[in-house]
Amino acid sequence: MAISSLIKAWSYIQFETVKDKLNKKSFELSSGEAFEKAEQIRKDGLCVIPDYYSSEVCDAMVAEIDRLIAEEKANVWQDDEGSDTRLYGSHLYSDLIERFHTDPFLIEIGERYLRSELINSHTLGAKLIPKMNNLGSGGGWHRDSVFKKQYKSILYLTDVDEENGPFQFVMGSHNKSTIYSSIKRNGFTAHQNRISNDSVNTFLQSHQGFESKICAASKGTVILVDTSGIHRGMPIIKGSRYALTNYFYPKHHFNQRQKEKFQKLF
Ligand SMILES: O=C(O)CCC(=O)C(=O)O
Ligand SMILES: [Fe+2]
Repeated sequence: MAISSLIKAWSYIQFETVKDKLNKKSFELSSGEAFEKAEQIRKDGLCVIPDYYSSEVCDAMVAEIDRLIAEEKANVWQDDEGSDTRLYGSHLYSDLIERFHTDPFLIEIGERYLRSELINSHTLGAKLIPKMNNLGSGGGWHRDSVFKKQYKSILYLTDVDEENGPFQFVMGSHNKSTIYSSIKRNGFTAHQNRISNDSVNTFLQSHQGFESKICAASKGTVILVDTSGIHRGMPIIKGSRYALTNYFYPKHHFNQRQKEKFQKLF
């Protein structure tokens, strides 16, 4: 069983690696701030930039999310518990949010990390509030994709402490070696993208040196992350959490079908 999962995982990873190499974007300079941030994501899977946006801009963005939810012009999605309210196409309805959507520095970091031209498919505007049994943003521990690398940027628009549903990431779990080791040591399947709390604990116990980081941070902080690593938004217990998330895709992964799938949500 494990052997066939390992072979399956290996062949998918090889396939994606070849595809990425064929579409590789190169950069003239291997230095500078964007380069350093990209290298940090390569090492840890995560890079946190505090004070990236001012408190005033964040407050104005929160007001934009509230306005869009109230206006009902943009499509509003809500989870079953009523804890997670999402505007998948928020960048289309707000000039201010559009600024985050097109932020050149965040795009450059991502392009350097993935060594590929990127498309920002959309900017999710999201409001989280505590409700009984909420699983947090993203619905519990998961990898967004198992075989393809990913890049997202999350901007906190409100202060987020441990009780406000912070982003949580297993450092280093974006590394493809953890796909093989979790199949061998933890009985994961090749495609496994949803991971129970128990399985994350077992993963951490059997992977020495790996730990999960809770990204408690003040508003204006940007979290740059490879979401092919193991992550979740923690369940929210108190207050509210407003955030924006840019969904980037390498151009060669972003096909018409995917584009249409998202557009239905705007
Ligand atoms: O909003 C968060 O804290 C994480 C949600 C998530 O799983 C994601 O954006 O991939
Ligand atoms: Fe996710």
